[in-house]
Amino acid sequence: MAQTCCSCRAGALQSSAAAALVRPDCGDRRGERASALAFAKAGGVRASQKLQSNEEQFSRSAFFRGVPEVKVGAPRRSRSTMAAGPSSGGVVSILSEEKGMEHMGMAAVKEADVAAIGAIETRISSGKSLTAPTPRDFVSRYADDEPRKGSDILVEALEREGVRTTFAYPGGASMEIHQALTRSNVIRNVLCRHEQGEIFAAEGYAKSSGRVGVCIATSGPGATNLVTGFADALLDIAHAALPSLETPIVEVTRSITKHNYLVMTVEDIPRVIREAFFLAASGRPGPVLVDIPKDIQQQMAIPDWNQPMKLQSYLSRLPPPPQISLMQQIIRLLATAKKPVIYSGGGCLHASKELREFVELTGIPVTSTLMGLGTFPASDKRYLSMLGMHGTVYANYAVDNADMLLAFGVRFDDRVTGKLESFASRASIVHIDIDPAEIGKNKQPHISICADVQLALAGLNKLIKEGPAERPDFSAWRAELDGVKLKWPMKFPKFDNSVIVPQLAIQTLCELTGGNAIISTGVGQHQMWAAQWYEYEQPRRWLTSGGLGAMGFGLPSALGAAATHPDIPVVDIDGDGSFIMNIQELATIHVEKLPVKIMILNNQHLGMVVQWEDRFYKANRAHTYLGDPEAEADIYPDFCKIAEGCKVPSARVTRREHLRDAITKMLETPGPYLLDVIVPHQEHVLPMIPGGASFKEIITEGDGRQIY
Ligand SMILES: Cc1ncc(C[n+]2csc(CCOP(=O)(O)OP(=O)(O)O)c2C)c(N)n1
Ligand SMILES: [Mg+2]
Repeated sequence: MAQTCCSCRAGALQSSAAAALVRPDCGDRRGERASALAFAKAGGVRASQKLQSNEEQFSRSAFFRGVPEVKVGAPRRSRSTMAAGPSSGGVVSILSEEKGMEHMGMAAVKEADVAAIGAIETRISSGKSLTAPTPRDFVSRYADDEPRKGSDILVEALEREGVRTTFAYPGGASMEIHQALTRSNVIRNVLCRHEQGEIFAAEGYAKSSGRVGVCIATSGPGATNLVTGFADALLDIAHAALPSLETPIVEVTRSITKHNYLVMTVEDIPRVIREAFFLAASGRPGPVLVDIPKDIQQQMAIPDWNQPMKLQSYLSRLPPPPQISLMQQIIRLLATAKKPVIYSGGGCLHASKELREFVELTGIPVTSTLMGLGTFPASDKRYLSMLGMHGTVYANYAVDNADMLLAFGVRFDDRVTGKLESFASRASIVHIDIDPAEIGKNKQPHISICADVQLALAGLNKLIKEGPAERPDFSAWRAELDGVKLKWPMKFPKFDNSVIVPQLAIQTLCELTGGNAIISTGVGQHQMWAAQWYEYEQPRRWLTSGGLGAMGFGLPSALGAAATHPDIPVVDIDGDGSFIMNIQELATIHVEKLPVKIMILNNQHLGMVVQWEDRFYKANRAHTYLGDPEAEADIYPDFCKIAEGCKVPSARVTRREHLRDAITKMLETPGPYLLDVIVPHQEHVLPMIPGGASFKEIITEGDGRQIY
């Protein structure tokens, strides 16, 4: 294979981003937008007319189907309400005329079909799970007819979306917003120490809570510092609505956001913010950027909170509920299967309950992607752990031998499939995903449903319960897999000396937290070990940069999670290389009193790159040592001293016999804490299927102490 680096995703962004974009027309609109932008800069009005109307981009698309105007506002009684999408926080109340729903594709689902899927129908028609964008008890600080600054309108728009935490770093172009934030009684701003930190924090907030995360930056370097976070959020489907400021960030981020706005009139702020939140959380969630120039922030206006959203074409393309006929086909296929496997991904994070019920009803074993960890409980005997490049032998064996693969909320990523032709080559494939671009992108399914996987699983469960009492029995298949588990268990070296192997540190942390902490990571070996050795019992407890593989993600995403989950322990399992990339956030966790625990697996190296050097480059070290070359016996840098400078308590542990006590102390110390765990750099993450290889090439033995 082309040796792209280790677990980071060189090359992945371009292809995946292109596939994930919702806008169908970004290519041919680019020139028009750029010239409009130039005109706007020169003070013209034509640009504002063009640029403010993002809806035009949608409506002109080939997909436009003439949906009547969709009103936003206080809920009315209507026969047609629609659940917006899979994430809990992103479900909003959108009311429309009956006819509108036909145009939105609902007509494709026969009345009878929907009626048969009781749970789905209830959710759609009762509106119970639909939330009005503005809480009923919302009280504005302003009289209805009182003019106020654009920045205050923005802050109130955020309040009306239910935002209680923002991650914002000020500058000349965003001071107005910060001033307005100080006038809010409900929003707390967490001042990260770097804009990359704030966007990762917003992601951690979003991934751990299912709500939209918000970060705000000033123009120029503030905005460009957000760029990696946009790319990360687009790939990993966290949703952050991100007001930023001033051009050219709209152009810079065009291909790495789900959508972006340049607000050209103050009156548009309420509508644009409503749309941004809706876009960020609906369908396949993704990051949305809103660029609000300073003069717009300063303009006075009386906001109209009842402006309708103008997302007709987007709405028309949101997938309808799953068709009962397709679900029946899946059940018929299941009846003939002998060796089915569920392959569950990040698209199932909101559907964990339905997935668990599906497994109860069918007895089908489950394997998870990196992003899907926690969608099915690790302690369940039917769980096969993670599959793919660093997945277990038994998970990869199961997929290799399966005669039916049920792919739920996944994208057949190359870290999962390896050699595509060999992946699940004996299986009939069922693919359920909300993003039509993912279906058939890498692997052609035999049956596919483009829908919210939660609705599809609820429908399947209902059909199974209503079907024959005698169901297919997969116990022989599960017994076969239990045998593979016994033969090829997950293992790590147990040295006689007092060395701490990194896997043991994670296993001990898991024991001491009962598998219930929120874990974040950087990128590298520690990330893979955290995926393998911490047992995730629940969804939204695992924060990692999977799609992009951005080092530096661990600490800021942990602090974002801690800001919204004060009652759950949050531990950043980090690498020494990754941690240093956003080390400045130590100051944030102290000042903001965020009780983040940092457990650094310090191997003094860029360990994952070292592993690849060992295996594929005859162990030639090429700039992968992070210690001080003139004092190799020392540990460098001294993270405890840096933590001390930030008033974060810390300790270093080097001997195995002290490990458990050191982790206990970390967990029991109130507030933030840093534990520097010194581990050898020769360990390799195993099993390993080399990139582009197939299951039969799986490596289960060896480390950096051997020559390859
Ligand atoms: C921002 C960024 N730069 C470079 C990489 C390439 N990369 C992937 S893993 C890795 C090593 C990470 O080292 P460390 O954080 O110490 O983790 P370890 O592998 O040692 O556990 C590197 C350099 C990346 N993923 N992200
Ligand atoms: Mg390291």
